[in-house]
Amino acid sequence: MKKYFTTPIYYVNGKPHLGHAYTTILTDAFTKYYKLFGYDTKFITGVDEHGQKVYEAAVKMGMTPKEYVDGLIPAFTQLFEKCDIDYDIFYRTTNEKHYKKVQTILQGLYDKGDIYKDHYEGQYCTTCETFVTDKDLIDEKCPECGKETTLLKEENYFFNMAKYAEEYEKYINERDDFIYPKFRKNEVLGILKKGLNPLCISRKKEKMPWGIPLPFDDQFVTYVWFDALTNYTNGIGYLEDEDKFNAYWPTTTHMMAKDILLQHTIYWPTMLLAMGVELPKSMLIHGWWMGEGGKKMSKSLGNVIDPTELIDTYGSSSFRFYVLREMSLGHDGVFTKEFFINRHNTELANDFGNLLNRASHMIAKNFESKIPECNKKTEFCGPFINEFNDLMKTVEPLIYDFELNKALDNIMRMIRNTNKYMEDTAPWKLIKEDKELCGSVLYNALESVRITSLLLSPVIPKKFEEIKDIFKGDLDMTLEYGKLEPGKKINKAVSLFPKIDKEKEEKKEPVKVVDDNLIGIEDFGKVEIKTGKIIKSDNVEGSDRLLLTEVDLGNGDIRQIVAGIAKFYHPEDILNKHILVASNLKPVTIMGFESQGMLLSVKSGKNLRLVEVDPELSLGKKLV
Ligand code: ME8
Repeated sequence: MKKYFTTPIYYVNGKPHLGHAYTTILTDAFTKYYKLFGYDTKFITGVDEHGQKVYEAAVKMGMTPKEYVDGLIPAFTQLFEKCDIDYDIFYRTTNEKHYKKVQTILQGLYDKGDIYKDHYEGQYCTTCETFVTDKDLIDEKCPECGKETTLLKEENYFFNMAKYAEEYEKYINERDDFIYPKFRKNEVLGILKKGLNPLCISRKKEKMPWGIPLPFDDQFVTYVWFDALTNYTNGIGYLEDEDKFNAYWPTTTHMMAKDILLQHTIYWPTMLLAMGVELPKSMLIHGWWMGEGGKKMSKSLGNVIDPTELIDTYGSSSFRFYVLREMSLGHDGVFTKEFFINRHNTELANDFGNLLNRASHMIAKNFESKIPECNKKTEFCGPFINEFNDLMKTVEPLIYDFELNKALDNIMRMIRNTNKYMEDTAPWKLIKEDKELCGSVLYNALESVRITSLLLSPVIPKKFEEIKDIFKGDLDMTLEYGKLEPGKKINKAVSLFPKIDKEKEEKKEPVKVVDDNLIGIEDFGKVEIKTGKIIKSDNVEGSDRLLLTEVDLGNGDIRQIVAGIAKFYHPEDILNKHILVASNLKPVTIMGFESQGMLLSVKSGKNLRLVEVDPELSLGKKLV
């Protein structure tokens, strides 16, 4: 039995945040559940490296796009490691095979007539990398991120999605297990009913060079979605390893948030039908983590939470438990530190921690740390064992139905019920009256520890490794009652989930929201900005965007600087200007020229101006 899970590939235009961590943790947890239930799984995540957003971010930093994306990759891989995420494939769209496969796919569709050239005029949002129709604009701005859109008029290539709409509609109508949560199915059918416009799949290379060139017209690059979505097939052997692809692809589940529902439930299936590839098995569309002010947490809104600090302080398992338990799949969730502490303290420290301690400590104290026999029964044992068997039967189908919340509800209820079973049977009293009966109760309680821990292991993998220590590393992984072996030695549980002192935490600085736009003075202090004079300025051959300048920073410090200002200045316009230079940036090579700093400028609407300073100021003076 095989299973293939995917996350979106994330834009590399800033550091990842809670939202990115969440989808990847969610997908990781599902992959781990499938593994637990005996599946051979593959899990792909990665990054979406092309596109206008990345290109603009790189230019802003004075870097080439590739240098820029390379520099940001560790932020993603390190965060995923911190979150105990075990992906099989970390996909980068700048990899060479991807490049070729995207071109092969495009050529195939072009040859079939599904891709054709036409005129396009419309509003384009660079933040969301999406064309926005006039009727969707809100106050002339993008409905998704609220930023201004720009009017794009160009000849472009289009994919004829409508050709496959009917076939796709039939596919959805015939299935109840394709789109999760199920209430999203009608939304998708509604989009199809309205009719599908041709999808613009290209951008003029001269305007946006950072993309994969169309194989049939190298004046164009393919626009993000055709490049990005095919990572899912390309990463699992498409056009490369047929056996692998055929084995895993039909089992695919795509996970994402609702912001990219349209791209996944409309663009992608019609693309796959055109490619002649089977549609994925299912898609899970979750809600958004909301930031302060009730708005979607997003890099462009600057209201994101950095999970790193929470994980460093409270551990990855508590963090994973919180995000997976708190977010009701399909709906939006609000992240607050108060809720986080409450969940940790009640369910992990009190309920689960208590159970681990009580059962293992009583066995250590009264049974020489050996698992007791289970030969006798109290009146509570029968119903307890039944309930327990029911739990094992219910969790697996709930996971297949993406009902993670219900599965976790059931597991946590079982943990509470085991604590209640201990209270009802009172083994601390039984030990004085009937040691054999006491041993039987403790056997059942410890078996509940084993099974509930196993069922929680996909959510709290790191703590699960520590729980295994109770069983001296030898924990039977079978989800069946009665697998503990009497006579085997165990260890006492150490405090696995220490309680968080809420009052102490509340006194700490609230650090949960990291405003992308705010930096400390210590960070600002790292940037050295100096006065300079432009003493040479030329065009850069092959680029209509760059000027090659030389800037005098005084004391013989002459810098070569490549500046993205050619659209706003002729070379001679800027000669002898007194300007400001970021002078301690690492040199980067742009179009073959080393750039040893950055000219400071201000963009206002469509215009850009260099920041000029009083020529009376000496050269090389630091901004203070
Ligand atoms: O859209 N709450 O990349 P992206 C929950 N590159 N999840 C969130 C979230 C939030 N506030 N913010 C982000 C792209 N996410 C494209 C995808 S796929 C072929 C190409 C998660 O960096 C969520 O999974 O904007 C969302 O769908 C994804 O990050 C968007 O990531």
